[in-house]
Amino acid sequence: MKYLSSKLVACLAVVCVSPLVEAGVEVKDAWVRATVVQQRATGAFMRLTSTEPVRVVEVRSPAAKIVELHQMLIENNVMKMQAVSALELHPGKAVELRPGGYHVMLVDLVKPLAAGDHVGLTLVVEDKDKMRSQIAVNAEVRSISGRPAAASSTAGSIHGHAGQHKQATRPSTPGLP
Ligand SMILES: [Cu+2]
Repeated sequence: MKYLSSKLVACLAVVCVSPLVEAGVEVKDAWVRATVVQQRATGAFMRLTSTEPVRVVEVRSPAAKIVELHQMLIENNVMKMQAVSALELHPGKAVELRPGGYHVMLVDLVKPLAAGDHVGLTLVVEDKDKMRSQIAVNAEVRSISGRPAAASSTAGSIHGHAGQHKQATRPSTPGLP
C-alpha cells in the first residue's frame, strides 16, 4: 500500500521533469519539429530506454487531434510512413525516435508550433502482464537544425519528414484513419 501511494505521488511529480523515469522507461531528448505556415502535421522524437520489456501502445497529446506511432520505410524506392500499433522496448536497448525512422505523428494540429514552445505528450506503456502506465513527457519544439522554422522549407530529403508526410498522405492515406 505504501509502495502504491508513493508511486502515485511520483507520477504526479514527474510531469514537468526531463529526462524522467517512470514504469522503468527513461525518456530523453524529447522534441517536436516546428511547423511552417499551413502545415497541419508534424513529428515528435525522443530516445526511449526501458529496464524491463514493455510496449508503447498509445501516445496522446493535447496539441493534435490525431496522434499515432509511425515508422518510415522504403518501399519500391519510395519513402513511406506507416502507422505501427505498438513500439517494443527491450531492456537496456535504446530505441531512437528520429526523423526518417520511428516517430510520433501529430496530425491535425490544434495550432501551429513554433520553436521554443512546449508540447505535452503522454506515452501509454504496457508491461508483460498487460499492466498499463502513463508517462508524461514535456517535449520542446525545435526548428530543423536549430534554424528558424521559416528557413527550413527548402530542406532536402534527409530532413524532409514534414514534406514527405504531405506527399505520402495526400494521394493515398493508408496510414491514416
Ligand atoms: Cu509520420
